[in-house]
Amino acid sequence: MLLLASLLLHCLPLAMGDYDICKSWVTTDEGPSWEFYACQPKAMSMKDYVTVKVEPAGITCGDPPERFCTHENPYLCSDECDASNPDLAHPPRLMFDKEDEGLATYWQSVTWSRYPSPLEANITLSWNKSIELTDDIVVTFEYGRPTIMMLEKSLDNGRTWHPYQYYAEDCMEAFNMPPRRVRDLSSTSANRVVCTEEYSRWAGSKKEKHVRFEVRDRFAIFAGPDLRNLDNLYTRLESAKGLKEFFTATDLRMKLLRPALGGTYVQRENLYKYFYAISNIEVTGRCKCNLHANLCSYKEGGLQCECEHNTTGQDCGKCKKNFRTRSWRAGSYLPLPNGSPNACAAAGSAFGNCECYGHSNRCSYIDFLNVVTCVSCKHNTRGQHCQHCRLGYYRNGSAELDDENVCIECNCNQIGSINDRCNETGHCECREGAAGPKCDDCLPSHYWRQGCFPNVCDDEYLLCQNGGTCYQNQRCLCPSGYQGVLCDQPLCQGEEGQACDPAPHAGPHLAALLGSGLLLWLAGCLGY
Ligand SMILES: *[C@@H]1O[C@H](CO)[C@@H](O)[C@H](O)[C@H]1NC(C)=O
Ligand SMILES: *[C@@H]1O[C@H](CO)[C@@H](O)[C@H](O)[C@H]1NC(C)=O
Ligand SMILES: *[C@@H]1O[C@H](CO)[C@@H](O)[C@H](O)[C@H]1NC(C)=O
Ligand SMILES: *[C@@H]1O[C@H](CO)[C@@H](O)[C@H](O)[C@H]1NC(C)=O
Ligand SMILES: *[C@@H]1O[C@H](CO)[C@@H](O)[C@H](O)[C@H]1NC(C)=O
Ligand SMILES: [Ca+2]
Repeated sequence: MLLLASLLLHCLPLAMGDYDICKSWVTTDEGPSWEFYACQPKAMSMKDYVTVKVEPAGITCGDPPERFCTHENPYLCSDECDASNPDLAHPPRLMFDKEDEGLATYWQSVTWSRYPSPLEANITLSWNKSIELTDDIVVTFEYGRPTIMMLEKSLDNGRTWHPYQYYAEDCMEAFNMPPRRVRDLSSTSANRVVCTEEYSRWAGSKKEKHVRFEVRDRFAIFAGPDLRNLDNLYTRLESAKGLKEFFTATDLRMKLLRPALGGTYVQRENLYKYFYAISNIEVTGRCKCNLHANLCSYKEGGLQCECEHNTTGQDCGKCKKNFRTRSWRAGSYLPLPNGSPNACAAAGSAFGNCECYGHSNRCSYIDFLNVVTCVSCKHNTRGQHCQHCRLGYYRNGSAELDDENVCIECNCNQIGSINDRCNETGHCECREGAAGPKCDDCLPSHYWRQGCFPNVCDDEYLLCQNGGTCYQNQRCLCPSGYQGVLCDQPLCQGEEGQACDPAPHAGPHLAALLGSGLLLWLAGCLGY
């Protein structure tokens, strides 16, 4: 196990110092006890814990070995990339290694030999953990920065992606967006996704190597240019909708869409000088622990908050078992300077022993009954302690009483059941003829048609006569010349009271006419 807290501290440009302890042992008038505070892990270099994926397959240079040139010296193409030679290989991990002074190690793509089809690459960084950015993302390009690229982020381990920032020499041409500089944003637009032209123009590949995602400039909107007024930043992070989340991600993806062109057009006769080369991706941030932990450690291949305040989970995102008297809440930076821990509470530790199993935050005293009872039980619970399920719900046998999933909807079929309630195993009460736990089936003696009706015919007891066939237990399809519910009557024609025609002849096919109205009429005709 690697304790990350010990790694950091030194030389971090933005050491937000507050909120670094979760609790302290204090002595008050009532004796010594713990006091709890909102707390968060220190910021650190997140590149040490990242997994990287480079796409498409075959985009990394060196297989087969390839020569390349530079924009500075396009006709001296003596450099070689060879994946099988450790000295000449440029695998993705070189974007995250520790470099010796002055010696850049870098990932490199193949050259643009397939021009004019685009030279594109995706570089995906995954942490399998929510992290909060605390400083700029800085990507270092050797041999020139891309003329078009974009940055995306995911908040759900790569299931969904959102644009984070667009970069182009010409934002209008590349993305049909007006160019903006992040430092020109205002307090209401600090979390806007912009297209910037600041990091894409040609300035000589040695001079301008960095592409930034500006976290500091955005913080500076609230904390001032030297980030001195962090109190204001923390206040805004708590109060401005979506602001905290804007700096949160589980994954980042760079889409490299067009390489550096050396400040001119693509020269088709020398495509060996067009490629991507990244020597470093610096991501500074902290584990997101919802202000319930000040340590984050690397365990079983992933980052994990060491949760305090009786919370648990990768991000301290829920209350520990038996600490769900109140529902879980994130800690808060407010009030300054120590914030609110919003700790989870043990059963019986709050509200004068009125246990609500975490389904309610409030209790109330009912005078005439002389009881304290939970108010507004959530999660479909009810009762003095929110210990029962609401009508129409039943107890989930495999869930603890303080589980959010403790009550499951009965889901009784509205037509087949008598009401929407069910017993402890989720079985509904069925109307006559209906069956199944949810009453959405019929007994074998019944057929379903907006409810269960007794079979008119079947293959055993209610056989269709005279060669008729039973249609879905609902009616007999009679051969011409026969009628009746079970085709047991010769066809009757003419006015009521007249004799039945013994000789079948051409007429409308009976099966087609067999609506229940006709059946009733026929029954009347036959004196039923
Ligand atoms: C990069 O990822 C996107 C999905 O967001 C995909 O559509 C695209 O084809 C990928 N590009 C390359 C070059 O793999
Ligand atoms: C991601 O982290 C979770 C929780 O720590 C772990 O269970 C899971 O195996 C990890 N997934 C991967 C792909 O590493
Ligand atoms: C968490 O629970 C322990 C008992 O297991 C208790 O000593 C501690 O004070 C609780 N912490 C908080 C913040 O409530
Ligand atoms: C019952 O509770 C368990 C444990 O919380 C949960 O995993 C499961 O999904 C619940 N079942 C249903 C049907 O909601
Ligand atoms: C619930 O109802 C079903 C169907 O009527 C029955 O089989 C089951 O025993 C009942 N369960 C309980 C706990 O009453
Ligand atoms: Ca490197």
